Amino acid sequence: AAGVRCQAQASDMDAHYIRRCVELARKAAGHTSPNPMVGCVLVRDGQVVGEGFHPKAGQPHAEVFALRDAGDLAENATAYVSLEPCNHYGRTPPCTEALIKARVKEVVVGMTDPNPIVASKGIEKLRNAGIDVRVGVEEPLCLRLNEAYIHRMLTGKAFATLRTTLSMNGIVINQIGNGADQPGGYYSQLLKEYDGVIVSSDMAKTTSLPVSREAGAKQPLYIIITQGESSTLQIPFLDDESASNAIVLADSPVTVEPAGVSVSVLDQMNLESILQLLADRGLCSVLVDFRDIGGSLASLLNKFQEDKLVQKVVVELSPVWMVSPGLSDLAFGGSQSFPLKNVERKEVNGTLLLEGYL
Ligand code: AOF
Ligand code: ZN
Repeated sequence: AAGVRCQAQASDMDAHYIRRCVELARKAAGHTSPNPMVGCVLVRDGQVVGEGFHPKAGQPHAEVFALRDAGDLAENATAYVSLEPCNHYGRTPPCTEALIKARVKEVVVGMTDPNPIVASKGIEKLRNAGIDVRVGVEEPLCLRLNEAYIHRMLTGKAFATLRTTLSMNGIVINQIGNGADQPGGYYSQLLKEYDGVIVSSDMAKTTSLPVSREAGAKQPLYIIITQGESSTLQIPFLDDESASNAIVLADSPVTVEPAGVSVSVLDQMNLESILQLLADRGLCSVLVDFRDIGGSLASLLNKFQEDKLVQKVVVELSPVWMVSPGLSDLAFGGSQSFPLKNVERKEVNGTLLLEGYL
């Protein structure tokens, strides 16, 4: 019985330190793509002797930072890593070699690396070196942490999240909630974590492109979708500098201003080819910012469900009542919104409710 209890405690500690790895990994959220976020903790005699995370593609991996942090104390330590240590020469040398050289005693891995050039080879290498390896600790948490990276590795497409705002009468609207695009707001936070944001050309023509206000945020690549554009597509809110951070995807050749924006003409203008193109360009995740039913994104989204092209949905319920003379006016402009007062949000048995006064 004592042995059983002892084991239970060991796995509790495994889970505890892998959770810490995930916390560390998330410090680089929005900066590691196309690499995953990874955290590493070194523990010796029940004491944390080193911590590290992967800050950015091209820089050393999490294990290397933790080993540097621990110095000689890494010897005989347990290394906790949220993702299987790599065993290949990429932009950086293999972490397995660094762990073996530092003479760690055992390695606890959150999940195996879906990257085909790593997949289980890292674990094998460590075991062959006589290191005890436990795999699959807090695995759901680790999978969630790198859902976009994993999706791209397995499918060759970018992980897509559909975001939209609905009025209280169920109409897709072009308004972000109060404070949502300010520091700490949900929209500002989403933009920080995504490698790209897909917007319609109607939106790019008429409003400023979305910006994350989070401290240290890297802005997403703007992916502007246009179909049947006959005249010059003018994007007034892009200056020459930010133009390099935007691409236009069109169904036919189109002239764009400012001229620095790169244009790709797609043979087939559908979500599948767009997500493939983005993955090929190194993007793991993309936010599809759906704001106008009449706009160029609507047809793209027609079949997303059956083709399993969108992985996640974020819907904001805005406390306004929209009035519009007709469906065609629901695109940018044309409709009128009545904000509700004294709004209350409730969740009752899984149903989200908004109550407010007109
Ligand atoms: C780890 N620890 O912190 C990360 C890993 O080009 P490189 O050298 O940066 O290699 C990138 C690949 O390494 C990446 O696709 C993934 O398989 C793995 N990432 N592995 O052991 C880390 N970031
Ligand atoms: Zn590595």
